[in-house]
Amino acid sequence: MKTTTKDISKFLSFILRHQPESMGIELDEQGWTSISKLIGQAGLHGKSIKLADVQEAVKTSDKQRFAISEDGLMIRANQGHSVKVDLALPQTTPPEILFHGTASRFVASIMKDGLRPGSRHHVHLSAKQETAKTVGARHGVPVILTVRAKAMHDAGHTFYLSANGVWLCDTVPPQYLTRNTDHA
Ligand code: HQG
Repeated sequence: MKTTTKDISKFLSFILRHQPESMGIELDEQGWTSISKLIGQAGLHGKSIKLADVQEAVKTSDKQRFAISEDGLMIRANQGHSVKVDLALPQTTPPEILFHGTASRFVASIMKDGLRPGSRHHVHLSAKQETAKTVGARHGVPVILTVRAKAMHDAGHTFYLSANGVWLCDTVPPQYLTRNTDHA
């Protein structure tokens, strides 16, 4: 079966965010690894990919999930890690509100306990409702939650903005959340 760009993208997500060790790869502290090593190790594990395929997957990723270093030698995922990395993202002041998309079955728990990062490093938020809806739909019937981000920030919560425009924070306490009833 032909390996599609989507297959390569999924493979890169798996290796660069979750299980580099499964291919004998190490990420540095900021999540970077050598592209040639990645391709070599993939080959040793029966996964033949070419440099051009990797470059294409990075370039065409709908969410710009990956970054290639300026010298073209290293690659990392822009966000979404479960392995421990420090992306060294700058702390950024968020807009007044941000959105989180989830599935309807999680809403009661979220309104009670707030948003938690689960297996990822951070809670993921978006500036656009449409993005949140798509993210929520991955889990079930989508529900959009509005997050009073600026108020959280003013109360001392730290926000980061990933290179691909995803807003990240540690947790969102329930008092900053409202279920959005107009959309989704
Ligand atoms: C939910 C994709 C119950 C949370 C997307 C979510 C995103 C709770 C699920 C990125 C909870 C975790 C991340 C609580 C949170 N009780 N459920 N207290 N707190 N949840 O996949 O945000 O395609 O780890 O609402 O675009 O859905 O991978 O997080 O439904 O940016 O590049 O627990 O993944 O990007 O699910 O998605 P996830 P997410 P990629």
